[in-house]
Formats: sequence, C-alpha cells, structure tokens
Amino acid sequence: MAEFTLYCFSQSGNAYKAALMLELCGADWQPRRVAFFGGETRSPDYRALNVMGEAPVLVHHREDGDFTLSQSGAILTYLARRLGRFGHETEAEEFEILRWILFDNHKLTSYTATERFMRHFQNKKDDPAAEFIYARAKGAWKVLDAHLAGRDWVAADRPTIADISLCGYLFWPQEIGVDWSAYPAIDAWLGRLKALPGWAMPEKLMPSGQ
Ligand SMILES: N[C@@H](CCC(=O)N[C@@H](CS)C(=O)NCC(=O)O)C(=O)O
Repeated sequence: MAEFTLYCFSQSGNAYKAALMLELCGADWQPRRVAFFGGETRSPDYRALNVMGEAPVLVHHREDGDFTLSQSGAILTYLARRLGRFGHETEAEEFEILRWILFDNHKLTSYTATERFMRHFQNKKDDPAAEFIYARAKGAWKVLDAHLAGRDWVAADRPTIADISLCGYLFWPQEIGVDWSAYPAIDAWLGRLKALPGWAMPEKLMPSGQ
C-alpha cells in the first residue's frame, strides 16, 4: 500500500491542490476515486469518512495508525510539514502563506469553482446568480494579478503551498471562462508553476468522478 491515499476526482480543483503537492514532492501516494457525479460524497459511508461531505480527503498510513484529514488548506499544511517541501522558513512567511490560503478558500477558489460548475457543468451562463459569482471570481483574479505583478511567487521568494492552493482551478481557463492574457501576471505565474518538475494536469493525476 502507498504511504498516502487521496480521495479525489479529476474534475476537482480542490483535490488537485493535494494531488499536485504529493506529485511535486515525489510522495508515495495513490488516488482513491470519488464518484462525485454519482453522489458518493452524500452517502453515509463517505460522511463517516468526512462529515463535511467533501473531496479531497487525505489518509496518511502511518506506523501509529491512519491519520485522516480533509480541507485542502489543512492537507497542504500537513504535507508541507511532513514532507519538508513548499512550507515556510520564517514566521512572517508562515502567516503570509496562511493569509493567501484563507483568501483562496474564501474568495478565489470558492467563486471560481462555483462559477465553473454553473458555466461548464450546468450550462447556466446567463443565470443572474452565475453572473454575480463570475464577477466575484474576476475580482479575486484581479487581486491575485496585482499581487503577482513584479514577483514570481505568492508568499515567498520560492513556490509554497500558497501557490499550490491558489492555482487549483486556474489551469482550466476555458471551463472557467477566462483568457489569462488579460491577467498577465497570473499568466506568467501559471507558466512558472507548469515548469516545476513533476507538474501535471489534474486529469493526469486523478481518475474521473463521472
Ligand atoms: N474548502 C474545501 C472545499 C472542498 C470542496 O468544496 N470540494 C468539492 C469538490 S471540488 C466537494 O466535495 N463538494 C461537495 C459538496 O459541496 O457537497 C477544500 O479546500 O478542501
């Protein structure tokens, strides 16, 4: 058995954050497909694994027993500590990383993922709610673009789990309805992420949840 099992599916940018981290670290891990579109996250068995009913869930098979964790931000923080990669070196960096992971979870990923779900999976582009959420996502992209102008990485002089969190949905520009040339700093930063050894698209790392 691999050291880590990740409950995931390829359409999930949140699961991708954890899968990408594992892959970039060269960790010994295996995906466990979540049949998301078949409703698995609503099943009693899944709720017993994660009361929040969400993917991803990481299981670390440790000598002292299995350690189970959900929430991509918590998973990334745990993996950075355990694997010694993409974490902070100073207290200032620790809180800069936390600040951006919180912004990502509250604003950037949440609006981007919801907007993509309505646009791409439900074809609800003209729905007023979808328009509102799209505007909120664009606002978050503008914040990230402004922050990245003149710097290579989000929270330090090297890639950290803040970068890995924020990029979760951004390699699907068509599905989220954006042309990154309008956000040049994000465009360049996504190029730097793609150049990291071990980088791969979500579909290469995880099975489909369809
Ligand atoms: N903040 C959570 C969000 C996780 C999340 O929303 N996952 C989606 C799949 S991308 C999910 O399982 N949603 C099920 C639901 O909301 O009922 C994280 O970062 O892990």
